Amino acid sequence: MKTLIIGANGQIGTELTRKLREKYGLAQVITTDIRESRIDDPYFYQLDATDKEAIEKIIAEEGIEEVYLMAAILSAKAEQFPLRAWQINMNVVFNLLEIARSGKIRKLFWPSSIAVFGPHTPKKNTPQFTVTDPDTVYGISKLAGERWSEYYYEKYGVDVRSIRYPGIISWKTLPGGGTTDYAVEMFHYALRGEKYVCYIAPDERLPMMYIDDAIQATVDIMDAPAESIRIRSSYNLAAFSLTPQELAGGIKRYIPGFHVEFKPDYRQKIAATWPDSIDDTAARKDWNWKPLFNLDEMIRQMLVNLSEHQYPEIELTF
Ligand code: AKB
Repeated sequence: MKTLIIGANGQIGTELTRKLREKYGLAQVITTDIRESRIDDPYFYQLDATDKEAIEKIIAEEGIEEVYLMAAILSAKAEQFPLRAWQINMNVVFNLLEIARSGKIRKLFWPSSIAVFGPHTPKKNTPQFTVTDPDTVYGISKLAGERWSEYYYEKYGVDVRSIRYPGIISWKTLPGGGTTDYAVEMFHYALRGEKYVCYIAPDERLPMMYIDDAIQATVDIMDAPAESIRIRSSYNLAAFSLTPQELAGGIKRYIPGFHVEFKPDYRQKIAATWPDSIDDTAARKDWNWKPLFNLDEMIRQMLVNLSEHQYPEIELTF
């Protein structure tokens, strides 16, 4: 079974590539990104994710059966280039849904986000089916993508699967252009011994997840039998929630000198419209989702991995 990952150099794409290659073998997982590959990857194609023809060519030539579409412009960056972000985020999903409709691939994964929720969504334990009134370009594009996914499933039987990712916290690859990026940045500043100026308010609570759980969920939803995937728009997914103040406090337990100053900017306004916590009962029931990492374990994992691999000069006691 051959798989294609579009947007393989990003925060989630990098780890997903590693995981799927462990599972299926190096040559079975073809990767693409608009940027050059950071590793020596003989199965990598540099291309723009909106280039439908190029993607179709790879699918045909490589005999691809499953596609993971990880390319998107995230929430904060999308606000700076609204039309471009809309075009990119929508075109890539549409192209792949169309490719799937024409029978060229068997299964499609694309990520949605907690950004589909908005100011009138219940904030605590946000239900799977509830008010979705996003007021960001990114959120609107993800919500539209969800509606189209369900449409393609219902009308054409396209096997499309999706997760509403919360903020993802990872150590290997930095996120880029998201509202939740601060949670990753904080670790790097703390380890470099620098003060961090946080653009989100100290008490703004957001749902987050450690990268290993996000990757496991992505693989699990794709492995699940088609009949158990009852939601074809996108599944709520939760692990833990945190505020910048709580995260800074958790890091300070290991790096006592770490200092955070708060200067909320336009990204705080985005965060304020997103849930505090998520009800992911449907994912747990339908395809046995269960996170392994809570807040404390995530902090430990981040510091252990970053200090070992990226800041070897730092000695921390765990
Ligand atoms: C972002 O902050 O834009 C993303 C997301 C929650 O989808 N991390």
